[in-house]
Amino acid sequence: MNRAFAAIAATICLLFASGAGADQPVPWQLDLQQPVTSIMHEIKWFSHYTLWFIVPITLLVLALLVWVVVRYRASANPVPSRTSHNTTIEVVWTLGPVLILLFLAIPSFNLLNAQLTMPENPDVTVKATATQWLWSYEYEGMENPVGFDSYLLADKDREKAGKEDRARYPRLLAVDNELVLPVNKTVRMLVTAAPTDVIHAFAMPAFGIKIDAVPGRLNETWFRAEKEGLYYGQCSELCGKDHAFMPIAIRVVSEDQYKTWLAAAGSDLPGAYRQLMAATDAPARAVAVASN
Ligand SMILES: [Cu+2]
Repeated sequence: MNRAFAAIAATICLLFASGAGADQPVPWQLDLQQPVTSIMHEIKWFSHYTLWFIVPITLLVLALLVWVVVRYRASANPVPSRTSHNTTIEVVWTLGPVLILLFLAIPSFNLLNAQLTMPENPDVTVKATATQWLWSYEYEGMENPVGFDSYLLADKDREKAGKEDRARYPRLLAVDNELVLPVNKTVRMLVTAAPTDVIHAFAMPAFGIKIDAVPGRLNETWFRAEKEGLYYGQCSELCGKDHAFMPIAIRVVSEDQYKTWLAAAGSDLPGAYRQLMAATDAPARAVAVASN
């Protein structure tokens, strides 16, 4: 019995386990990705909290259905009751759902409020513009604005880009030019789509953000990543034939690395990335080799 219980518990843990890197989806993942912002921590908590309501309600309804089917089938209950009214039951099934909705609404509105309240003084402002089928990024508020396009990384370009490590640069998620941002800094994201384009959506699961990119409209959201890493998201609005091929990659680095990259990116973008990758990818590779 104990052994069976341990086996079931281990299976459940395995199914819900997220990758050690915690910055991209993993095969057979059931739960949400590891959160790296306060908002995503709250979203994950709220998701698990609602399960404490959903699962018991589903089990109760299932049990009631089974009970009715078995106990009141025609052969066991040839003369049906003609009851059409029961005050106690009616009060319970009205007040019960009201209370449950209240318990869901209060944390839900708090979370929504936290998401929609823009920080007063963001450290960095970036504009993301979606086009069929790429993302363009622009760092705002600089004398010489840094801007570039970010395309899906094709397999044939991996070698040239130095991105052959498929664990760090997964197929269909890796891009040529990642959005580079500093860790523990408040980032304001302005999101739109090109004027004659269609609606896209900017989504980064580990950050808990998902916002529509609408032509002619500027949406905004914010986040504060608390851990360095290479994070992956995707366009999350059906936008046409290559909707699945416009991933979003954000490289969260230390403030020094960010400043060095930004200073170089304006004049020599490939060089700035090479320098950044040498600083951030090499230690990860060394660790992987050491653990083998
Ligand atoms: Cu899209």
